[in-house]
Amino acid sequence: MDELHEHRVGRAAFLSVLGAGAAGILFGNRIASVLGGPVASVGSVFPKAVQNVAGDLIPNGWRIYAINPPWPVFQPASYTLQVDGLVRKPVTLRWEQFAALPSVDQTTDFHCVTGWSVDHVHWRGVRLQTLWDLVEPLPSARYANFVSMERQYVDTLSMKQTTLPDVMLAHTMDGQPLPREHGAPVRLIIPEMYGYKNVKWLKRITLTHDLHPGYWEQNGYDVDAWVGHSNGY
Ligand SMILES: Nc1nc2c(c(=O)[nH]1)N[C@H]1C(S)=C(S)[C@@H](COP(=O)(O)O)O[C@H]1N2
Ligand SMILES: [Mo]
Repeated sequence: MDELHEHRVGRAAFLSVLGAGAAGILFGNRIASVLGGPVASVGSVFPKAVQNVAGDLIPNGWRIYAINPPWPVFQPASYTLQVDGLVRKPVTLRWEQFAALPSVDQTTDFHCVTGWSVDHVHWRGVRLQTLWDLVEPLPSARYANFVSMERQYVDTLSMKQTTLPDVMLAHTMDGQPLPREHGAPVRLIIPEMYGYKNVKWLKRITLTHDLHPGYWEQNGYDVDAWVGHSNGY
């Protein structure tokens, strides 16, 4: 089965396939990435997948994803956001320093590659350009790597993508501090791309010359996850 079709198989269909015991034949060695695609958690993939289908819808349309539960805990006194790599002036910002940076507001839609969306999410946060003005990226910097407090979760944007109009580091969601399940204290928001680019529980941004594909991209998803144009719905 080719990649496009694989991603278009709905989860209900997929689970019935599992029931029929044919999943291994249909999905081969990509079974883990389908089950664990930006859909499910790692670990015991079968129970988690069922749990995700049945269990973690929350009222306003979001599904809460984490690859390595339990969710990280934000501790304001010890939290830092580190910005380093190919920059002239690396910084490590304490929470109150980050929170004091100029913030902007936007209302944008959020799309997961697996087919769900939440429209009109109100975010408040810091534009990446504000950080770049602080750290002064070197001309050799071509990618920004966004590292989560959640172990192994990382994603990447080209430097050019980091300053697209609606890209931000969001610390406020619908008027409230970003909730723990949505990535407290700060997550990347890039509405132009699918959800898996929107790294939660952000702790570090490292600028590099070479591309280091993100967590789901190492499992077959597109690096350029443009909504409507990449390997989602
Ligand atoms: N650290 C971390 N960030 C993550 C994920 C994750 O599992 N861990 N999942 C991604 C995916 S696939 C989606 S669709 C969104 C879901 O955001 P939500 O959990 O706030 O609904 O978070 C993205 N960011
Ligand atoms: Mo996703």
